[in-house]
Amino acid sequence: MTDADLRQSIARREFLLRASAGTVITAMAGGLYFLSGREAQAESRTDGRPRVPPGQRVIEALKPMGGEPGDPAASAFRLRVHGEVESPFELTFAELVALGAVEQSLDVHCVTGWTLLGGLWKGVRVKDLAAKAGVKDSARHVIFEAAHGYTSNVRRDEALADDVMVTWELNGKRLARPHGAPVRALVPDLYFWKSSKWLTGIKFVRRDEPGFWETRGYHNHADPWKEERYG
Ligand SMILES: Nc1nc2c(c(=O)[nH]1)N[C@H]1C(S)=C(S)[C@@H](COP(=O)(O)O)O[C@H]1N2
Ligand SMILES: [Mo]
Repeated sequence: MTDADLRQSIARREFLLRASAGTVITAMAGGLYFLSGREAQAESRTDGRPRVPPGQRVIEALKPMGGEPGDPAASAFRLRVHGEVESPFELTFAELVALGAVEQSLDVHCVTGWTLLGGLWKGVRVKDLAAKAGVKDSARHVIFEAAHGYTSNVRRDEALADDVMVTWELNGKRLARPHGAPVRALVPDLYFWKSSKWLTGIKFVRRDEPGFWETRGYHNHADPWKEERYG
């Protein structure tokens, strides 16, 4: 093995270790760059906001934050898309996957202060489900419904953003039960409690319906860049 070969093999091993630890990898012309939490702190998003919102620290892997789990079996999964829509429908897991999955690298921010950068999330965009259902103009809010009555509320315009999805895979692996298996919502630009785990329905409504945490002292909107933590 030449010196160059050795260096390459060490670099590759380092790459795999850091990739599996969830370090942010940014591809730029000429190579791959790793960002430490501190470097990510200084980075800006394309919308000009800092990559890491104020008061957040970067961690390496998703933390299980609890909640009452639903049935993790894909065979038991049903997703109801309903409310202020022309054509409500219900999907099995296979039908959801058959709609065509997208993979997006996204950051999530928990109100308890941790941020996970650059997870590769696979799923279907909420805006595509909305289009399939024919959402009426009268719908102003979206309610993400989950097992055992957990809900979260998101404004229509924010719920229909490109990066809002229903997801079943993170970094090439199916979601584990504590993280919402088989399918959870993902609303990356609002605090993570808006991302209902063990998702059962997406309901479009005229009037807002504050959800589980929003009726327990947390902020109704939950913008991490404005630190909308408590109501
Ligand atoms: N169904 C359901 N979804 C939920 C919750 C819950 O209790 N039940 N907790 C929320 C909160 S407070 C957070 S911070 C995130 C945590 O997701 P994680 O456990 O995958 O990190 O899920 C959100 N989704
Ligand atoms: Mo949370």
